[in-house]
Amino acid sequence: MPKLSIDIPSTFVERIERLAAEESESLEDMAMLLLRRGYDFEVTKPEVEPDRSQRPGARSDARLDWWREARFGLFIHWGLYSVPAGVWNGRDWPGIAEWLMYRAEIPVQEYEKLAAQFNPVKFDAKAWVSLAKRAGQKYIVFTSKHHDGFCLFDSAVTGYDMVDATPFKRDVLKELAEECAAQGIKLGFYYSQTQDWHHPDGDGNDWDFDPAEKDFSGYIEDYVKPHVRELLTNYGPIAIMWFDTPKGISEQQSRSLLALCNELQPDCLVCGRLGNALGDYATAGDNRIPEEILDLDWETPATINDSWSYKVNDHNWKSSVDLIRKLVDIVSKGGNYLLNIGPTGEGVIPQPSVERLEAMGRWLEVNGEAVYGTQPGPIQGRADLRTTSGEGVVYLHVFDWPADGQIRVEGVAGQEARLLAGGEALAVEESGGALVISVPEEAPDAAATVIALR
Ligand code: H79
Repeated sequence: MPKLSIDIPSTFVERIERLAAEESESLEDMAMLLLRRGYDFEVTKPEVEPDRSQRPGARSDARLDWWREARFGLFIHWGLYSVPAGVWNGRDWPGIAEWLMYRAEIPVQEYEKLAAQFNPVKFDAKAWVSLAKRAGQKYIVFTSKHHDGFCLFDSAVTGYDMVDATPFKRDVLKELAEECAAQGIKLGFYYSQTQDWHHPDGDGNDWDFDPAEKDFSGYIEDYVKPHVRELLTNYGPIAIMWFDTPKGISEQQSRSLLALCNELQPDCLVCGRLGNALGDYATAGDNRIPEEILDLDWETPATINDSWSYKVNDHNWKSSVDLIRKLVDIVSKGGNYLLNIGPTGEGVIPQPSVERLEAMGRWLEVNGEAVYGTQPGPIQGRADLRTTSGEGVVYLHVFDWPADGQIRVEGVAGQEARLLAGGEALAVEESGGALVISVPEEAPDAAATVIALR
């Protein structure tokens, strides 16, 4: 969707204000309304919104240690929306494809029919999990229920789920959980706790259900909580509950959801989008990377193309070089990268995603020591390189290779420099308070060449 940058004339502002007064209650509702009428705009907000930040005390909580080491996870968006893949009534709808129901205001009764078409005969939990392993990802977060309300797990609280409503009839969550356990990778569940466009009392669907009639707290108590109980009871140890869009959830509701997770699985982490700044770690905005180090445990959820779920006409793939650099950038500032794939309605992971994740895995195979379990490095704010650090070592991740064969760094000590790939020693000398490292003429790695400085 093209973005416009415009000066808004005052007559238009008046019209917007009238619209807001007549048809919606908040600025946020108004923005949604405008988007649904075909307008689009960029909204400026901080990388980590305060209500999605880390709960006080969690920064020193040892339950997060595995997550702090992991640095890189796989997000999977898969559900009924994967079938239409962004196309409805013969028309390609703009925007992220898991939002199709909302964008096209598809009535529940129409949308429900997708369940009969969701028969992902090529679904292969083993292949999905082993891709994450090959990519060097240490955890997986899978959509158990997105905003459209469809459950990918066998729920006793609704018939609107994979086992009861699709010809496939398999509990894909169970298969993924078993495969993750077999291959030794952590599994988390995405669960949309506020928006549910299928449930009459869930947030978001105002085309089938009158918002004034909704019993949101009843929905949380009698629908969301039983779901969370099922998710944290029936699938073995779950590493993360990944809630989303905390709009409209009260502090008491966030607290009671957190308490339920803690009661059922004390080691399960809860992400910042639980809302009300109660998560175990902070969640940045979608695809947002902070400018500098944050003294928080934080994560950037991100896409490889533009859409989260499979979208047949989304070919805007980021390059492997870009993705590797984003990973390095995030880790150099103390964050985790939760990078997404959107398998098709048949259960196939798009080949461009497979290729990029494999390229990242090959880079990590060589350079993982400079990523996993590292801390932000001492040099920050340089465009040409990033730094991470470990015990007695600083890693320089060089993006822009110097033309004169020398890399100058200030504010670090070190006598020995080695290329992480291959271990070749590089000459180091001090000059005018800086270290000067002599490097080969050609960049050994087009994405990022790592030099370990000791
Ligand atoms: O699950 C992924 C997204 O579907 C979800 N979060 C990630 C992890 C998400 N929920 N809300 N949003 C992202 C932001 C929503 C933006 C919107 Fe719109 C603007 C919703 C309505 C207007 C973009 C434009 C989506 C539909 C129209």
